[in-house]
Amino acid sequence: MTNADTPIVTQVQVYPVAGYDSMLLSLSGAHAPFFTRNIVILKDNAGHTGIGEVHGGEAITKSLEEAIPFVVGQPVCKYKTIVAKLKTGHNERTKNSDGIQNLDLTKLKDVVHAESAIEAAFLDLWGQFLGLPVCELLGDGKQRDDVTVLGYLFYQADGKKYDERYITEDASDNIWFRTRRKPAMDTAGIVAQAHAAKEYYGFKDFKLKGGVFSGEKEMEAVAALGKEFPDARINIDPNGAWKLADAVRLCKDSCLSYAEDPCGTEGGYSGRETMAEFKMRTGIPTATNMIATDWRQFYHAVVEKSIDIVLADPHFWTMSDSVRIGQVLDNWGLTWGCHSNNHFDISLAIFAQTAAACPSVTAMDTHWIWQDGQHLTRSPYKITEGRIHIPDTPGFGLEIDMDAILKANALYKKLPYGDRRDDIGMQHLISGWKFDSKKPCMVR
Ligand code: GKR
Ligand code: MG
Repeated sequence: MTNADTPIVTQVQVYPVAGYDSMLLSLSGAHAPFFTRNIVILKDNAGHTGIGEVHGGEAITKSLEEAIPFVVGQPVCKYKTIVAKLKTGHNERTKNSDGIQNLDLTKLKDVVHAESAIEAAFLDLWGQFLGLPVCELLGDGKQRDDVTVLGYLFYQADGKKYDERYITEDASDNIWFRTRRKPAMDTAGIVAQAHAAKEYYGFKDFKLKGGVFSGEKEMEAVAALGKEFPDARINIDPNGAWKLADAVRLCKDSCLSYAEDPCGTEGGYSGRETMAEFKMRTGIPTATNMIATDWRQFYHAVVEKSIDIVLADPHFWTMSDSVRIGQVLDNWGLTWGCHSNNHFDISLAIFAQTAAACPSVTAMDTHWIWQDGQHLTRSPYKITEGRIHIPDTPGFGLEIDMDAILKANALYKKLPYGDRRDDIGMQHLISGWKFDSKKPCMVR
């Protein structure tokens, strides 16, 4: 078989899109009423359509648009060379960035690899040509039929009180849909979220997004979750907001199964160093999506022995590199996990297919439960009994819903800005609020 025998890409379309969100809180502030993403659609001359999704924002849209001439007219089988070329361009553009080590959202675009959406769409096409699901094309192929997902819980402010555009779902007959738009500013609210999410999705494990209130208050919520769900693996992610000494004190005798970025840069020490000390002092395994977001950071994190789990989001690494790091982690007795931000159903498939190809995995993060119902495809993957079943259908096995994409694109076009701005929402709660990587967002 030669290149000429495999399909050729005839068209690339890039759609910036928006969807609805709740007023979720994290170190970086409050989620706006809308989240944004970029969708890539590739068509080939065999009549197939391949789809990909990645974070929103003008910089990412621009990178994707600039990639179009490198993709159109290329044989699908050459996707690795094409994505590698685009990746080199990304690395060149972002080499002087600090990355996401402090959860500074203005740096997120430097960590996100726009070309991951192109890679995903290519893999979708290649899978359809070969008659194989995407996970079979990654690493050593499919490692599992079902992927475990955790319930990602967030403190949430009363969005409607501050901005009419936040939606409510009070009339829904689905317990989770009703709950996910209600304020949750204390332990009882978080436990109620966990019960509703478990009832609808069957989650066994939970993660609480921290970095919102004092560490004491957040660990009280962790303890309550541990009591309520004694068999669950419970985690917290304050995004490096806590000082090392506080992180050790707060977590030492807790029910945490792992601590995600419990501390970060501080007093002349890097997050890799403080996380290593945290591990030594508490014996609690650590996870990160902040201090090991590329191969060089990963090397230093391993040398420092600061991490057990790398949350290797395929949008930060590309799908193939995420699986590659999953294989290395497994060889070294460490574990792969997945970080997420708000996303549509195409990214849910990207996460699930990547996880299906990694040898040892911990329950995957996903923000999908906050967006479920806002589909861009006709039959999105489903979370049942805390798991996603990987379909045998070729590619992602998703059928694009063009009407939904065009609607989400129209919504995006109405927004005053396309980048994520959690500081604006936060200023409703605390006037003049500014991001501080060492202060939980509600502590000023
Ligand atoms: O959605 O607010 C959020 C999260 O805080 C997100 O921005 C983080 O990147 O969930 C992410 C994480 O694990 O750090
Ligand atoms: Mg995290």
